[in-house]
Amino acid sequence: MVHLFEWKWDDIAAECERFLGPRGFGGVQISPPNENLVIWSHNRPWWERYQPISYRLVTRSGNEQQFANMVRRCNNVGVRIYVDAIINHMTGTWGENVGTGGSEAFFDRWSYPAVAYGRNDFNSPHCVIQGHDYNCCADRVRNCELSGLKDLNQGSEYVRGKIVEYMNRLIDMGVAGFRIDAAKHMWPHDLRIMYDRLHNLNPSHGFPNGARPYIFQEVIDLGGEAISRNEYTALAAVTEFRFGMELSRAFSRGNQLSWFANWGETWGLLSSNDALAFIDNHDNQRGHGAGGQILTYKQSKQYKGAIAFMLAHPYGKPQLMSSFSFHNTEAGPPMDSSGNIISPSINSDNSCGNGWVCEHRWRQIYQMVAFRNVAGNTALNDWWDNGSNQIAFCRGGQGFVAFNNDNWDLNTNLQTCLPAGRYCDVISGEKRNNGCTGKTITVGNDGRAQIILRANEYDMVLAIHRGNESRL
Ligand code: LAG
Ligand code: CA
Repeated sequence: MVHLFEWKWDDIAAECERFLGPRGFGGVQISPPNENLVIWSHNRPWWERYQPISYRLVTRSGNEQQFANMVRRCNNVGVRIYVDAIINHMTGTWGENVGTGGSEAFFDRWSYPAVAYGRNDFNSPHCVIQGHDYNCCADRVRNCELSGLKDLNQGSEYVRGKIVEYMNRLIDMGVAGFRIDAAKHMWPHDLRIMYDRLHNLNPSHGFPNGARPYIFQEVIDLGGEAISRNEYTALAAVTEFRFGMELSRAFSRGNQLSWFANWGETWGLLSSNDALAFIDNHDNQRGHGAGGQILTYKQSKQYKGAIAFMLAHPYGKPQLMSSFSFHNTEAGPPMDSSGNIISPSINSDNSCGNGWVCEHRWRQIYQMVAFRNVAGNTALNDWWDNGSNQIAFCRGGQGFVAFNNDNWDLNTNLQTCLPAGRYCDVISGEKRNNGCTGKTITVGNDGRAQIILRANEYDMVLAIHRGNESRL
């Protein structure tokens, strides 16, 4: 799955058809589709979309018709849509009070007529979460306001009804699941009641009868807090923030890659089935939310290394971040002077322009998506390391990957677990006209190959897999 952060619905539909479907991506996490507060006083920051004003499907990404069209077109090419659901709160106090669809909110009266929500639908007594609450007081983390955003009371049957109605409308339109924003700030038993009322996925969009939505709950738990991610795993999947934190640390040379021989539950990660795995997300790539030194597109060599490790390793359900470029951490997506989002342009080398980074279109990343699909459910085997930052492993007899994050060359004969043949490295190039535009790796009858990754190479990874043999 890739998070197409702040993309417009029309552009996502096109991206499903021209790139994501053909390249084997399974899904897209979209930005919140429901109406949000327009915040010109901060020049339309990205975070205005986390300030809901109603459940009408109208945002800078598009209107309801465009949304429906996107879901249909993506489903048609096998790419599923996952909605970022903001159900913990509504927009907080702000100088402005008009939404992207023209609806209004009246903060002093806790009034959101376009839903409609009023004073009784919010937690009281009124309180705001303080930093130390995370260590002591689960009830305050759940019943007080998250940065001043009006805190809905999901204990109320009326509120649950409105939220479930919104989510079911999306399911009926063909979405496959949800990211539950700020799940830690809601009571697990209230979430369970709402999840239980969700419709099955819509069979007319190609889902099997009886299929249930895939839900991943955003719970930031780096340890030592009053609320544990384990309170949520019985309900649905959970975002594993320790995954990107540890991999970012190691690929920044703050830890040795050789320690990753037992990466997974042994490290204290969630069980693989429960985990949504990722390196960076829209919050921590700009220093919001959790986690210190998270790698992003800005440290591209290390970042591509961490992403390749995520996609090559069998742990969790991997999610890619696809960003717009930013310097100021408040800045919203590329836009014109009226605030309309400017679409990404697509260059001849597959990359994006107009201010969009499109990490998912970097060759080293999308070709590792193909690697993961080929590796399928195979386990990890034939781990090798040099006791430092050079590692390699196989995925069954399907794929082989090597990393060099040391400052000296890797030049070793290694077991690749692949049938004899000549393979195109998917990192340094691609297969073209039966040859390779990058490195060609020759695997002998014993499955072994000479693997070379110089310390000063453009990338620190080498990956080969079945189905990518060169014939020359
Ligand atoms: C999330 N997960 O639990 C989102 O991933 C995260 O991006 C959201 O915060 C947050 N929860 C609420 O949905 C973002 C920004 C905040 C921003 C908030 C609301 O990280 O900085 O707060 O969205 O727009 C902003 C101002 C605050 C202000 C607040 C209320 O930064 O200073 O108090 O709005 O008006
Ligand atoms: Ca709450």
